[in-house]
Amino acid sequence: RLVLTDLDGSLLDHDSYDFSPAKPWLARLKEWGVPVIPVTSKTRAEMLPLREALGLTATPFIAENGAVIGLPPSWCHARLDRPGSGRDGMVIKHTGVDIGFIHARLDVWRQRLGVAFTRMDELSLDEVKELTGLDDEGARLACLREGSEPLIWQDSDEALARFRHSLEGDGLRLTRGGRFWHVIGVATDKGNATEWLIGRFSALRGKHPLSIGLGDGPNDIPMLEAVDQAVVIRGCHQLDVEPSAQGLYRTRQRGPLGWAEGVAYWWGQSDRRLTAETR
Ligand code: 2M8
Ligand code: MG
Ligand code: MG
Repeated sequence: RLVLTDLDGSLLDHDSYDFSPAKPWLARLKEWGVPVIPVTSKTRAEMLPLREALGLTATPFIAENGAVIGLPPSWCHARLDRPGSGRDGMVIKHTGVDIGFIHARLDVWRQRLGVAFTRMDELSLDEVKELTGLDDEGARLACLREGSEPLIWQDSDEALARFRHSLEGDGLRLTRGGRFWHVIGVATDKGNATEWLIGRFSALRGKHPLSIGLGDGPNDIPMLEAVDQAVVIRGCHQLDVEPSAQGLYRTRQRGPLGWAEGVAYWWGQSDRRLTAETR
């Protein structure tokens, strides 16, 4: 079994980034050896302290909406991966488009279309803190982007449609997180990265895992559609998810309380099935 989870608004509270209501389940999953894999818009730099805090240093992570994948040694393949260069021994895969290209094309379209938006890297540290509620260090790490750029849209819906269309010609697209729009490569999303990791797990272990996915934002939809058991966490967006064969559970509670509710729901299901089978 694998658990793949969004962070902001899901495992972490949307405003306070607290995750204490999820702690008992995190401890249980660790004890059972079930990998919990963060799948987030956050940067690789943000993941380093967060994985420590969450106790998820031995599992992979998916950062920047799928543009960056981190693998611990136990998830690496002797022939396919070069040894990790990071100080935590993680092997890093960049699956998307380079941030320099994204910035250059955003400059071009802002000028040509005359549309108004602010990129995250154009905000001051104080503005990032104000908008996100992150502290100094958190805001600094959120700005260290490698393959996706968050932005605040300050123009009409009609201008947004033109902007979206222009980005497509560059092989770029827009996805929406809890607070920001994010610009990433067309082939990059949380679903593709999730499928890649599930494939890697199957290749290494010789069996296909049962996967649970949890998320609260529009950018989580491809991940929720890539897993066997989906949990839509109640949040600020109405999510239209095409559920997989096993289905979808919508939580009543928000953030980490909803997270625990969703994990308990699917675990309860499998406990009932196991009891039925052994009867
Ligand atoms: C941004 O990501 C969230 C994810 O849903 C958003 O769009 O609201 C990113 O900048 C991320 O790096 C940062 O940690 C987060 C803080 O809320 O905001
Ligand atoms: Mg979220
Ligand atoms: Mg997110």
